[in-house]
Amino acid sequence: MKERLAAGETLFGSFLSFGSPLAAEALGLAGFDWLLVDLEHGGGHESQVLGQVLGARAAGVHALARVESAERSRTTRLLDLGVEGVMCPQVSSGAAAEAWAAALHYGPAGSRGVALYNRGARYGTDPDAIENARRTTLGVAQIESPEAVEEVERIASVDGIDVVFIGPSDLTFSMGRFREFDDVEYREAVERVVTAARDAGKAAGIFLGSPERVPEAIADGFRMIGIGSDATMMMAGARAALAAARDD
Ligand code: 3PY
Ligand code: MG
Repeated sequence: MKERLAAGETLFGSFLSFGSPLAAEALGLAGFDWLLVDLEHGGGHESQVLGQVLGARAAGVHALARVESAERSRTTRLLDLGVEGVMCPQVSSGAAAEAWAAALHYGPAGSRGVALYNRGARYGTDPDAIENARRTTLGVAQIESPEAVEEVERIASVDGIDVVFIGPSDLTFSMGRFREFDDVEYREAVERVVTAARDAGKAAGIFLGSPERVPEAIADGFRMIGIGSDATMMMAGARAALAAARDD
């Protein structure tokens, strides 16, 4: 995924909030490019990550996870399970980005501990595990506050941060404009994030609750685009079916 984004591809994904390997595999087979196991929100627990990663991989899609916090071991445990990338919520300064991103990589670039008998290193069978991890591990920093927008150029320039990813709910909420996605100041923040990513040679990403705003996001320059979650898609499908059945 890191190489595909670096090559300029636009990749669509979704979030997994049910903790369900079956939902992961099903959404992967639906055709998403990536799936992200969410540990910040939703009903999933760290102990359920592996099943979802295996489900996503069985469907042939990139498996990522979002940590609940920037605590170092939250990130390194996920990498040991073999996720291809990690997203950190609420990265609000260049210093915070640097501190978190260190956990993503082995030295000298980072401080990830070396233990090569885990799934991420193919249980010790990958002779190039360290080099491959450096090449493939994707770091995604969420921009979710005015402070983070003010620091986004520094965040995007941090080695190890490959994507600056807007969390629109948190960003608009912290700006006092909850879900006002056409608000002028919010739009200025969006433009600043995309520009910072481009200037740093990184990708910009965004979460969309539903697909209506995908054309706008692509026109804005986003290339890692999240669309809803297992929960939002199940609820949208269920509600549409019942509305049609009851004709309301
Ligand atoms: C948000 O909208 O705040 C999110 O974190 C979604 O990724
Ligand atoms: Mg958020």
